Amino acid sequence: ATVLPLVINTWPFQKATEKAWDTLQSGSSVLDAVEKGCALCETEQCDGSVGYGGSPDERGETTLDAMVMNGDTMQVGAVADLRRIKNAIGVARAVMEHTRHTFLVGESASIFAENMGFLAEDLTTHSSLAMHTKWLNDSCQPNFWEGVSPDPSKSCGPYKPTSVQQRWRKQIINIHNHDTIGMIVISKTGHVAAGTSTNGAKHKIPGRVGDSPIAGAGAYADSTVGGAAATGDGDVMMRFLPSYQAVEYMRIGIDPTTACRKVINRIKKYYPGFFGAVICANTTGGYGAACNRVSGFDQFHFMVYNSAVNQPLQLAVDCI
Ligand code: SD4
Repeated sequence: ATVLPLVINTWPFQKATEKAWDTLQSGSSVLDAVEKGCALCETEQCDGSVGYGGSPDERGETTLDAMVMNGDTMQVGAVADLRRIKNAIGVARAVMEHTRHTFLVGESASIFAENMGFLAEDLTTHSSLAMHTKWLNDSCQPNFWEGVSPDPSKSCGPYKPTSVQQRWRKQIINIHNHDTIGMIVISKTGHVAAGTSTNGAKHKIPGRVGDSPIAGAGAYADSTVGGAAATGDGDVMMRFLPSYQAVEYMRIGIDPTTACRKVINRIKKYYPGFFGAVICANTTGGYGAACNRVSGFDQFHFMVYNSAVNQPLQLAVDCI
């Protein structure tokens, strides 16, 4: 059904969908809906891959990436490598609303957040600490992916040119450690907003930023067309600006499902084994999703809520 308003988000994060829908129904804006929906995943630590206490980096610290985009004004607010602050998408929103900038990173982003009144807290939990300790004890082995076996004799860094560790890093991302929330909300009047929030890739090199906080990569919104969001191996996906591309395909009249599939196919051409999925929706309320089929990942689950179904719907798409 093509009905507005519409909330659509990556993965079966149903509570986030409901939160966004309720926010919209209470009369708040699509930006509020995206922010509150994604923020719910930040407090609930959806799948361990959004919010605090997940995906510790090589030093054991959890850092967060998030963005929000207003499809009416084309304003964006984003943060990456954010430390000590749980509500990353809230800080992204503050960058958008209270500065003339688009993207703040690292320690400086955290200081900005503290100045804006966000609570500074330790993002480490028993579980993220345990993950990090286990990783160190396993000689920093990444999760196996595409059959590359790590060399246990290698240390965990610092990195040197052409080190084996660099090859390993390519293998770090797989479906078990990668589940960003990406969300698109479209109002009855066709106002589009999109956003993302994630704790990125497990055991990343400190400073690594994924696709999620990058406009056009992690998410994109344009109220003259629609919106899109991506999830998966951000190191690969950000090279293709998949969310921007999906919106541009829809702009030239391609339906949402085909748009998402074309985006996946383009990445696949260069990285046949990449892990990733894209969702998109247009301003008539049509929506779609696509994912790349790799071993262990043949279906992608996502959430939709619109006035036709009047309840959160978990949908699945077969990967291509
Ligand atoms: C990243 N794309 O940092 C994010 C993580 C993700 O599903 O999407 N997980 O690469």
